[in-house]
Amino acid sequence: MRIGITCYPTYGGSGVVATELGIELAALGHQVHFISYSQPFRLTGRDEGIFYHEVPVSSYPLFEFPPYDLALASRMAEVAEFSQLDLLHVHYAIPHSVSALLARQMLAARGRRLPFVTTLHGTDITLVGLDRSYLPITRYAIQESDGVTSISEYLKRKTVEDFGVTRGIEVVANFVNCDVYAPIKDAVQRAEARKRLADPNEAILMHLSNFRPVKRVVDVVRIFAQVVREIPARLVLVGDGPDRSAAEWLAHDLGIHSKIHFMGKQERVNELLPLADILLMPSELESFGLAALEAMACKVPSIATHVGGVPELIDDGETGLLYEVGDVDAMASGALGLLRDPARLEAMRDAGRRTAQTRFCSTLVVPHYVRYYEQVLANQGS
Ligand code: GMT
Repeated sequence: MRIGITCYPTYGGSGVVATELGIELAALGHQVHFISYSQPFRLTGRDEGIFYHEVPVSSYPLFEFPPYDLALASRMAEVAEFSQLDLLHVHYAIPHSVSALLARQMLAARGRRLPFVTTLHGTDITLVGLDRSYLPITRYAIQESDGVTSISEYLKRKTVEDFGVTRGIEVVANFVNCDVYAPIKDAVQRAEARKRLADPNEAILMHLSNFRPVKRVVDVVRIFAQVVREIPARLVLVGDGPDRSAAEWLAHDLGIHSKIHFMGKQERVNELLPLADILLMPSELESFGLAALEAMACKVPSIATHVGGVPELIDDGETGLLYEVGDVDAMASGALGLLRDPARLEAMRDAGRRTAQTRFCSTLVVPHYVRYYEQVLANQGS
């Protein structure tokens, strides 16, 4: 198949899923064309079968807001025509599904078909999408998509309840490449690699996000402050975003700044995650929680919140521990309990890896997307 993929190329779970999906599809022999305003950040190499088409967004004094959605629609239609795309797959409904809808109409007027699939990722429904200025157009574009997938049952439910969407929605969970995201098996090698982050006697707690308010990075620092008061530990913060400076100020105020690595954006998180003992994900909301899945695949359990689609991923007490949003004390004592009980931590590490391999591995989930594309294409004939 020749598949066009549009996503936000910046730091964020939806862009990660879209990029990893493109890479996996190309590895299966499909031709994948990324269409976006810059190269997706995880698309580093030039894999065979992968093409990147930049969307130029020109400014003009009259445009206080350059119309990216229109430039994107034009580029989608061009790429579809020149590269003979079979379908478009857009990640994050706003504005990508609206642009795809326009591209489909433009091509239809010229007698060409361009079906499109919209994948809902979370904040496109739960936060941004509920804004009255975006809601009607987003609902329309979702409803008119040729196929719609959501990354969890929770998000599907929210889309039906909050948007009144009546069309079918296929749940296709987030996935992880279990060969790329894997533990370091050799204990000596792992201990050696951990030395770049912590002293040998220190536990490593990690957090990975885009530091948006919904991630509650300040809670991460507060949890860590309680942990490091009790046992030798380091906190590794991977990512960057609006709440980074609040987290840094707090770390200074609490006198624990020297125990925290602010690593900023990192391209190869698969090399960092296996070094951690615990991932902290105290989010206000997660429709899935991709970072926790990537950590699980690396044998790292999460201390997380019981929100959105997280319970569909983490089995509380088995593959991680779940708490109420904002319950910093409970999360800190949960982390301490695990770190002080190596046998329990080890059992959770193993169970997480098993879950990643048996339920969320790319070898299982990517074929689900392919079957769904085939179904959408087959429906075009009817
Ligand atoms: O969480 C973010 O700020 C990024 C956001 C995105 O759309 O890029 O993530 C959403 O999509 C991820 C990939 O499908 C999910 O794993 C995240 O749970 C989801 N975030 C939220 O629902 C807040």
